[in-house]
Amino acid sequence: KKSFIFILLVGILVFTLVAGAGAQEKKLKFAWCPTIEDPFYRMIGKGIADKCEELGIDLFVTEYLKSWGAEIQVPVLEATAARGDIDLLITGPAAQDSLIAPLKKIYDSGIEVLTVDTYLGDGDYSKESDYSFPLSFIGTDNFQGGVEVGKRLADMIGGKGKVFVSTTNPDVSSVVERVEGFKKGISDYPDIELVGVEYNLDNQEKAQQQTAAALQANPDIVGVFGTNLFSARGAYQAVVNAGLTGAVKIASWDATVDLINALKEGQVDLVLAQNPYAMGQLAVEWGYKFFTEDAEVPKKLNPEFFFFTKENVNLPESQRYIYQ
Ligand code: T6T
Repeated sequence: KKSFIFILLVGILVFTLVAGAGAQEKKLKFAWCPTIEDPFYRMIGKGIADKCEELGIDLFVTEYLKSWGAEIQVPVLEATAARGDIDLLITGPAAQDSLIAPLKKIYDSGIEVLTVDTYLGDGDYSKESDYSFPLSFIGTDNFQGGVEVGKRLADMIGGKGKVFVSTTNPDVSSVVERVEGFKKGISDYPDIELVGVEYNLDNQEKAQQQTAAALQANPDIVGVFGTNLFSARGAYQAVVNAGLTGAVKIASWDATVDLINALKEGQVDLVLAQNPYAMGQLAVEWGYKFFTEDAEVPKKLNPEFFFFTKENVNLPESQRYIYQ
């Protein structure tokens, strides 16, 4: 009887040790749910994938969305959560408000959420609210970037004249902040008039048509701000087609190879480069620290942005800011 109890105790001990080791060895699994495909989002994905590999984290990646909007993003997020094996879900909310409830539900089911590039609500997760649950917001300080774009464009047009903004959506935090920042930036110049802000829903053709129409309605426009890649492409193409290259200054956002080439050719006058690779890397790094070291994650991290101008675009030290 004694030996039976002894064997039972040894058995329990071995089971506990094996189960414990198994639990410790369980790899973390992160999910990356990008929005639409573009070089910026590809760079975030690259930063995420590289860091996951470095830290030995499993990664599940969903397909790019066809367009911005809760109706398209929510089912993808829900399906990802339903897998049952995700510890941290990293995504860029496709709308400030309508993604709050669906992401909160996912969080309440036991999955941590971290937002990159775009945020929920007003992006301040440090105060108590129904959208303060994400671990962090990691993305550009878009308002500050917008302010600086506004000032630089104002200087390029000699502090006076009409300007136009081509942007994507009225409910996506990144571009909303850029427009607001831009307005603030030009507000120091009483002789500058903002003649319009048009929403192209991240469609380059639409951005081009809207800019062309604005140029027709206001032939004396002297500056255009394209708040993201597709807006900027459409905007500068419209200016090129109208034969106004040089006469209308173009401030653009996102340092893709084509926009950098357009800057070199004088079709674009300013390019703001974000740091998407760093966003991806930081998201994984902080997620990892949260799970393995119980670290307190900063509620907001703003990787720096950089301005390409025709003066620095060919310098060797500028090249690393181009999205690859
Ligand atoms: O400008 C980026 C991103 O920051 C924004 O939220 C949406 O557009 C881009 O992905 C560029 O196309």
